[in-house]
Amino acid sequence: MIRFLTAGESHGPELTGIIEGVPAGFTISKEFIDSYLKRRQKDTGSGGRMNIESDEVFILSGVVNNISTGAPIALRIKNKDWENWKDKDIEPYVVPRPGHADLIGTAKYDLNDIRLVLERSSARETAMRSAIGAIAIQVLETMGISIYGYVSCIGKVEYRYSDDFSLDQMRKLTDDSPVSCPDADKSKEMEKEISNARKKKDTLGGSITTIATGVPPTLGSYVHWDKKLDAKLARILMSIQSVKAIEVGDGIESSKNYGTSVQDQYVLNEKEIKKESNNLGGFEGGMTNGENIELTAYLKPISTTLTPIKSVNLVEKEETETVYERSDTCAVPRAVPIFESAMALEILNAVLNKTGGDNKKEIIKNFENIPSLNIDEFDLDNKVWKFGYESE
Ligand code: EPS
Repeated sequence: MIRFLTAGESHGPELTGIIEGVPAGFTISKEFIDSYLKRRQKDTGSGGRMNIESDEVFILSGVVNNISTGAPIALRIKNKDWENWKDKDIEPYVVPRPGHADLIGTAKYDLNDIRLVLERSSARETAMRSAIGAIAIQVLETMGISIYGYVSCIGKVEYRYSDDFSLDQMRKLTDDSPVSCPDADKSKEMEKEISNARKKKDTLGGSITTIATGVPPTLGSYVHWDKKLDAKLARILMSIQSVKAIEVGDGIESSKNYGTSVQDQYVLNEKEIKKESNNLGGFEGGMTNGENIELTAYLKPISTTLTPIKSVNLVEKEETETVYERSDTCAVPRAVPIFESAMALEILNAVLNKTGGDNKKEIIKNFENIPSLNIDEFDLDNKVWKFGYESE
């Protein structure tokens, strides 16, 4: 069972993280984690902070000579911006931004300045979550499970990957795109959407689609609500700042169509039971079905807007308008690795739940024994039977 915690304020000295439950014997590279942090620093749509930070992880425990030891892994990422904040007189922050955690957080913790809320609710925290998830990604890669994310919508410009090129090519195109969309034309249109929003002194949201390949069938379970893996994935993705909706496969479109066109019909590929399509995003009954997992997270526009919107002054006790502080126009382009990381953590949890094991040898052996959907593996009685409950 993987558990992880993050700590740290957006403009404090550092972000701190601990991940516990990573089995022993897996190669964990700092360079790989740093490459994830770099992907998260794309500056299209960002408000200037990305020019200050150049995130790098320091691994303080649990990985020795690049190999996990089974002990908790402690991580640190320094905030370079701390240098600009540590001796600064902090101006009072008394007007909460609608849509942000400001108002409710101040009420909940009875704080004496709104800044204390925004420092922790800030998406700066996702740098550490990306680093932690990049560890899970490395473990999953050893088992042949890979995760690919891309921007599928910014503002009104939409794009959905449909085997136009290989997923590896898609990753490269995504990384090369200023907005993390693998399609060159859509990419340009999305850039335009962001620059229009900036000109209008406004902000924009969008969506990120994440695909996991190589996931064996039978992870998760239908027997109880809290064992459904699609539900667990929705929860972890929903916990990322700004997310307002999660879609599994083509869930939204499917809800509008007839059942015969939505279900992914079974066909035999030699002995293997395959699906003709993947509208259900790799899940049936809350369990993986051997197809690619596909999830889309929808992000609302950032709450800090250059154009003032209606709010209240918590000191003057009267209606007013928001005051602008440096922020991003659109955070979607740089958010892809955050979603890949979150997905990886939950999938790794499901894999370890299935395989058990404390070290790589045990886990790989058990992983190889996970049933495939070979038709010869099914062993049905094919005879009439009765329900027999002893209590009756
Ligand atoms: C954020 C506001 C901006 C973002 C920040 C998240 O920071 P600042 O207030 O320092 O300009 O750049 O994101 C990051 C620093 C990051 O690393 O992603 C917010 O309010 O959520």
